[in-house]
Amino acid sequence: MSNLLSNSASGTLGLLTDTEGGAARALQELERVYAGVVARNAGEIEFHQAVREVLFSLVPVVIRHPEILDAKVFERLCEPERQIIFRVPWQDDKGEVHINRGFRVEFNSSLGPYKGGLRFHPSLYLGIVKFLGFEQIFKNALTGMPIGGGKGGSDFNPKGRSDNEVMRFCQSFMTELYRHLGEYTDVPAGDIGVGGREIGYLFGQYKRISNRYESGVLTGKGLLWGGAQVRKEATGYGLVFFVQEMLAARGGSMDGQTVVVSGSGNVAIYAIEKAQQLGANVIACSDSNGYIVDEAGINLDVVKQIKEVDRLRLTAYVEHVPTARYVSDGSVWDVPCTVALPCATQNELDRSHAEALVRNGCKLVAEGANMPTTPDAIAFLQNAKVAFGPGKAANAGGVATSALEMQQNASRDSWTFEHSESRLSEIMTDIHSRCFQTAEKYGAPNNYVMGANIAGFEMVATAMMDLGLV
Ligand code: NDP
Ligand code: 2IT
Repeated sequence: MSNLLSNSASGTLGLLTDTEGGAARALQELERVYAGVVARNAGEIEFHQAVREVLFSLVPVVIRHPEILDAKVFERLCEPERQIIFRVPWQDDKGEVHINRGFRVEFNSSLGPYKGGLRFHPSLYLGIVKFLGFEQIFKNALTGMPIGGGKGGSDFNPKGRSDNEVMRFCQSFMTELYRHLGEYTDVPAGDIGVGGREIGYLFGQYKRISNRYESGVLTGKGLLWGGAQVRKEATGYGLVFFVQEMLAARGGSMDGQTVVVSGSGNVAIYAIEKAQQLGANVIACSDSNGYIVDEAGINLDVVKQIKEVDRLRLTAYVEHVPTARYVSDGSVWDVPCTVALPCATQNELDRSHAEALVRNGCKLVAEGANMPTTPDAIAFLQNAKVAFGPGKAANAGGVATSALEMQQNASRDSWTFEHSESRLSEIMTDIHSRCFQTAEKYGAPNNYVMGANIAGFEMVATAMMDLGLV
């Protein structure tokens, strides 16, 4: 079986420079695979979107390696190894019974145990879990760590729920999910609506019903009970480390950039923190109701207090900082900036937002969230020569630091903040080089989307071929 990594390392293939016939066949085959995915997964539009974006950036790989088609690597990749859907019954504080739906999609374990977050959000359904799980496969490969791809969650809405209600929900959720988990099997973490509080309740219930203090079964744990330094900060910090590399590749730096961030959750907060530490002026962030603009630079202590401690809406910011503006209609992408960091949710930055960003002088967009930029917005930004960092590379610092947490758990060790942060920084630099160099090698310089998709795919596909038809 040919090794995609060693073959492609020769780097002689330019984008579509092979015979016209090879390119046409590759495209035709990818169209066929994509049509099959749409037909088999009706209505799962986010999953279709994620698959389409990856598949059609792989044309140059298919031209060079037609054996991938014969081995049905794409069909295998697009079909999760296992999909678990379960009922989650729980009682609220008034005694009323609620029934939610739980999911875990174990997508691909060729590089390691399934790894990826849990999302609690009322919009969650199988199509979103599968898009997230599919993206996770390639993201996790790019980290260079031994982790496969998976994702899960529930349509439970934690907003407005008491700690006790969240605890009862988490306990019920884990009572079903625990049988599918294990440090060598499947290792969840947080995502939207799942942070340290939820991971605590989930870990407590796992420990209780398995009778095992199996630290490596979840990541994002508290520091007193098996958690790792820097995991909380990792996605946001990693995003900014990645942006720093993108800017450096163009002879620039974070210092003096005007930054707009969407969201005000875990990823957004720590992206703001690192951007500020590196000398940028972060002037806006948002939640699902509106956004704040603070030209003096966002006061992050206030945002942390509102979001992490009090669990309030961003409207509270202007009560603390009366010089700031709160805007409840319109889009945070209307705020002029040089660097835009979407850190909220999928498809939050569309073509009209991209046009506004370019009109206002934005030079770089990097995704802290998963798939926040619509395909036509990405195309518009790339045509306008805006540097674009796709999530599966730019936000990989979170899951990479989860893998560091697993490593510390396995060796019963714990590293300092400084050491952990420098490992994260090295990993983001490596991911950037991998994407940058792969894009160049395949004749698409500065195209981080192609670089990330091809580099991640080469690793996963090579492992899949090595492991045989499983
Ligand atoms: P949080 O729950 O901590 O924060 C989510 C933020 O996004 C909140 O400000 C929320 O606003 C906003 N948001 C969520 N859904 C919507 C929506 N439909 N419309 C508008 N705003 C919305 O989640 P995270 O910060 O952990 O996750 C943010 C993104 O980053 C997600 O795409 C996630 O998949 C991705 N990601 C997370 C990683 C992690 O380690 N946590 C790692 C890599 C990627 P509100 O409170 O009003 O809902
Ligand atoms: O999208 C993501 O990479 C995450 N939510 C983090 C996954 C993890 O296992 O740390």
